[in-house]
Amino acid sequence: VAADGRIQMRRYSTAQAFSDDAIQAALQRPSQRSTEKIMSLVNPIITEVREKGDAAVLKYTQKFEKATSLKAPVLKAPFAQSLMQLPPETIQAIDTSYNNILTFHSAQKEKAPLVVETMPGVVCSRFSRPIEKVGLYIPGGTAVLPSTALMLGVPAMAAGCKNIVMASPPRSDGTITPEIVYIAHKIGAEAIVLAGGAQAVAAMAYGTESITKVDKILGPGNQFVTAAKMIVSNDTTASVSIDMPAGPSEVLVIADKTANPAFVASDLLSQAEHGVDSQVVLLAVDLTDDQLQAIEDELHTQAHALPRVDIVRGAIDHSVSISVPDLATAMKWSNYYAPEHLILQIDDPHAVLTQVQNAGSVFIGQWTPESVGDYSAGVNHSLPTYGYARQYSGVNLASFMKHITSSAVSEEGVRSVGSAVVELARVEGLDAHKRAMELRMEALGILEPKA
Ligand code: HSO
Ligand code: ZN
Repeated sequence: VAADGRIQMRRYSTAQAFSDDAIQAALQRPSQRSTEKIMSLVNPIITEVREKGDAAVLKYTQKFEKATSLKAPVLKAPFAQSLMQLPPETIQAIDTSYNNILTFHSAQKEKAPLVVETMPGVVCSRFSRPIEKVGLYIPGGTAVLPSTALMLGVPAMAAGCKNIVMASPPRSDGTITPEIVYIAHKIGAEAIVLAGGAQAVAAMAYGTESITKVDKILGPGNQFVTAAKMIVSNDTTASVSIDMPAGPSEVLVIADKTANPAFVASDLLSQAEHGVDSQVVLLAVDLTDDQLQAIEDELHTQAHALPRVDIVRGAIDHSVSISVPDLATAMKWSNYYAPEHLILQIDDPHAVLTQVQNAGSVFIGQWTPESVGDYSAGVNHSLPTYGYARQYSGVNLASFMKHITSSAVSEEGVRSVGSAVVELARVEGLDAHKRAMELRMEALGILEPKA
């Protein structure tokens, strides 16, 4: 933020004296609070919930959410209609988004098992099964996000998970926002854990008197939630996995001369309003000074009209715009940054898709704001942040499934593959392995029986 209070990203340009090192430094993500400090706060909470169950969860909810009147740490299905009273337009918006998310995620189902005969008589197959019990974390914080309940709940339901537990911090009166209850009802959740933070994660990881222990925990959250997910997923006694590491939200917009400055600015601000730790990046492709100025002016003006202008100010404070001479350079830096969201406001956005190597989700063309994917298009908004788009996928149907393989060897198969097994078992010095195949080969008359 400039000294005059102007809301403005730091400006860089590859055409000027900025070296690759300088651009890399500009694209550094804001550093996170030290994990050791966080871990030391989170560890005792996890231990207490593991040992004391419901009572500990309730205690922490009363303490952290100030929900002192709360009597039980969980709301069980069937949820009362009175807890999901909503205006018809909200119901309709949720239903539209629910349908689109369901359509897109159901289409990700594998139609049939994969079956491959690797050698004559040697048949390998792979088939998928839903993870039985899943825990979905819906963050509270500066904004309630019912859309996250949709993004996790709908794929869990589509995958066929048997037990779906949601967790979300209640309001200080102990209630949960009706949008979340309505969504929990629609996707068939068995319960909503009335807790946030590490206590919610621990409750789902270990189970309590009233909360089902789950096999996998998914969902974004603050650094306490993330730390708790890391800890429980490393604890073999919990036997629970997690979706991915989470960091602050981010967007990278690539804009060329054809981009509408107001649209570009609005997309940058959508992400900036999530939190002061959000980061937004603009890659300006061959723009004139006037064009870049037009985007910056829009950003400043639109930001001031937002109720969350102070959050935006914090995010823009560590955000950058980088001018690049051409699209190839833009793609190079975009892939380097590996954004959670990549927005293409350029002349021929479809043509550049083949060059996208690292990104969580791509928004193609000027009529596709990130918010359509955040809510309603059908794609998932639970995406890898903090550069993890290099190795992680966003949440999808497969996040709620696992694969099982099978092999089936016939007599012909023993003839095809037997000797390879015998030889490798000999190399490894594992005689029982070797005998298991030799006995079959002997029975078929392929090998002389051992004396
Ligand atoms: N943009 C967020 C998701 C979200 N937006 C929820 C609005 N509500 C994920 O980075
Ligand atoms: Zn968003």
